[in-house]
Amino acid sequence: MCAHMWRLIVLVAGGLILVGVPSGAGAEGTPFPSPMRVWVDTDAACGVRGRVDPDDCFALAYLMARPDLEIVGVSTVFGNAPLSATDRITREIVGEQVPVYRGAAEAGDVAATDASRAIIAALETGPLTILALGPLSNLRAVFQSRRAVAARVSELVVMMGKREGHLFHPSEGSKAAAFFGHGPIFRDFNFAQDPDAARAVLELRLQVTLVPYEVARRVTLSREDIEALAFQRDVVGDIAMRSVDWLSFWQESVGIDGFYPFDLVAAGYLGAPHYFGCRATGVRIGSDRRAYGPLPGPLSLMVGGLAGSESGVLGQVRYCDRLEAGLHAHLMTALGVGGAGGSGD
Ligand SMILES: [Ca+2]
Repeated sequence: MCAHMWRLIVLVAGGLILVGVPSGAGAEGTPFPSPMRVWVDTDAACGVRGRVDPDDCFALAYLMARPDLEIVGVSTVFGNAPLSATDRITREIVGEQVPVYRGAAEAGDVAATDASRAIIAALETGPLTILALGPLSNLRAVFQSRRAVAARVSELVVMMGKREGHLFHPSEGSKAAAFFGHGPIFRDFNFAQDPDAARAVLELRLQVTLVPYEVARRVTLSREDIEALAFQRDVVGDIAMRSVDWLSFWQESVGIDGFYPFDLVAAGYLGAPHYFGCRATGVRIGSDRRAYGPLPGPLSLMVGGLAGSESGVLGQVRYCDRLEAGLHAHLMTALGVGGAGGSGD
């Protein structure tokens, strides 16, 4: 079943109708579709000095431009940078368009914050799709404070997760490149920032969709793309200018003249789910023995090859590891650069 149909069924069960029908399709006497209610939790840090990923900022710009999505609110969390920076930068990018709420400053911070209170209020108002682009610390605080609102989550879309044995290396999967050749091994950053929060949220058995590294790496924002985006006069141009250091880091250290825009790809799942191929699978947290051997490695969030009764399985998630061609062009068009050629997908 395609992702689009899946969302339609869930939201009908939640009391909404016609979500997922193309805009303008309503015949006389037929209600037009309501925008999907979305909450974005982010550790946006574009423009912070040094090698800081600008992908949250592109994701926010993309989502705010979607007429089919109602961004109910945005919450900030530590991650790519300290909370003071992510909160400030999120407000700079979002402007007055959407309310922004300050959240958790560190892992394990489960005290109520403006963010957790606002997310609870939004869930009490109606079903909500939540897109988490940083560690899940704010959501842990939400559900620890008010467990019952978990039933109002239509879908939780999270940028994290991997297949067992998979290492996030630029050359992985390439026949030509030597394994462990040029470039760093990336961490599953959002998970690694607060594994306990991920565990607490996954144990609630919400409708969780993982948009992982392995699908995000199918899309590259090239130097040419960033240059084209920099000519946009709105916030997109500002974000592109804030991406220059990150672009240089990828060129020098990863060996690619562009970068994988992880959180933008996850945002693309909300706006254009038909590009994604997803499957149901078990999920668990543990040491990845296929990657690290018998020695205890770092905790990983792993999917695949797991029987439902296997010890340690936290529940079922949807894992989106396939991508149809065209998402890159869709994202570029949505960000204002029409007719862009494909790059990486
Ligand atoms: Ca992020």
